[in-house]
Amino acid sequence: MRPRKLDEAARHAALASLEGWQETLGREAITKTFRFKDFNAAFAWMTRVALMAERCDHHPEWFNVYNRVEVTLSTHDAGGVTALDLDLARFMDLAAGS
Ligand code: HBI
Repeated sequence: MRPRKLDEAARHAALASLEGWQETLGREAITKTFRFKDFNAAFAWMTRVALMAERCDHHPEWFNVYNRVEVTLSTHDAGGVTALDLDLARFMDLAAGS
């Protein structure tokens, strides 16, 4: 079973425990911009995240330019932020070394 979306209070509480993640403007999602040494480091990180995303059947929205990756996480099936997004956000932070 897929998790239910968090209400606003739960989303705010969860964001307080995540470094650098913010609410996405205009929608129920969370966003963070990651910066790496160069494109190679950014893409290596994206590859690790992609493998985890496939394993969890939960996928990021992201936009990469050279060493920068802008990430938005939401659970489309639930219409908002769920525990799946928080887990993926934590994995992204760990994989980025932050
Ligand atoms: N990824 N972010 C995100 N949100 C979803 O709801 C989602 C997903 N990846 C796969 C997935 N749902 C599947 O359950 C199907 O809806 C394709």
